[in-house]
Amino acid sequence: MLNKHSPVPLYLQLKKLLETQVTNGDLPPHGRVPSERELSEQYDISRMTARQALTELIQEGRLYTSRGKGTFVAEPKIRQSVQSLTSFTEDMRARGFTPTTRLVRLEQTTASDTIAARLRIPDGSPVVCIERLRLADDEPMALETACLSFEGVERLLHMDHDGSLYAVLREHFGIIPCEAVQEFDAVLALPRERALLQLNEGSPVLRIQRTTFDAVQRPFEFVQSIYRGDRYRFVARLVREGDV
Ligand code: 16G
Repeated sequence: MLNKHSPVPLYLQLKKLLETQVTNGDLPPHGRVPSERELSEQYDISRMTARQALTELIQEGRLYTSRGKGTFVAEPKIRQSVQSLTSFTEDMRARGFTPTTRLVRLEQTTASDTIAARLRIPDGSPVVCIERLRLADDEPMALETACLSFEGVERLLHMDHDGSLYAVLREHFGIIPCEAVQEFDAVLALPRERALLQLNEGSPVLRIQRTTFDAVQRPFEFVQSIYRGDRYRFVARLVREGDV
């Protein structure tokens, strides 16, 4: 119930209440949320108040609307630590999802100046680029384009890429990812990226660029990943260093 005498605005109380129902499973993922009218009747509040609570929850990605059908509960976001060097396959398995991969592009090409600089190789050196759609329980999560350079890299062109790339690198090339540098920025997904990730126009996505180094500090991959903003939240634990 909402408390009309509380200093906490009614829309915030309703928002909290709906959030609790989502968290404790009373409102399950993809379950229908009562409409503005239903909420206003149920809690004896104005439709404006109900709308404000719903709008904020939609903006925060907790709920989504489906035109003509109503408002529904979004899937919870995957909390991904950005402190340990893991692979997509490991991350998804650790969460109990079944990872799958759809190969979009596999080619040998020459390194552009950006890629060459990241991989510390001369411009125009041969690289193998692998673009893959990564899915969890059949739902597209990220689109990753990895450009790789190391001794014998062209052998990748004749291998399967429907599983873990890091497993292939370990088993066939003895390459162990030991360290990585990641950069994050928000971008607008391109139409083809939206189509592959099954996103609507204007959906937020996060771009992550990773340069990964092997055991002797040699960069062997530069990966650009487009992650669905509605399904991911990246988490870092920060420690204060020294006196400020
Ligand atoms: C992660 C990495 C990506 C790496 C891939 C290997 C980020 C942002 N990206 O998705 O750089 O190539 O794992 O995963 O974390 P795999 O071994 O399952 O193919």
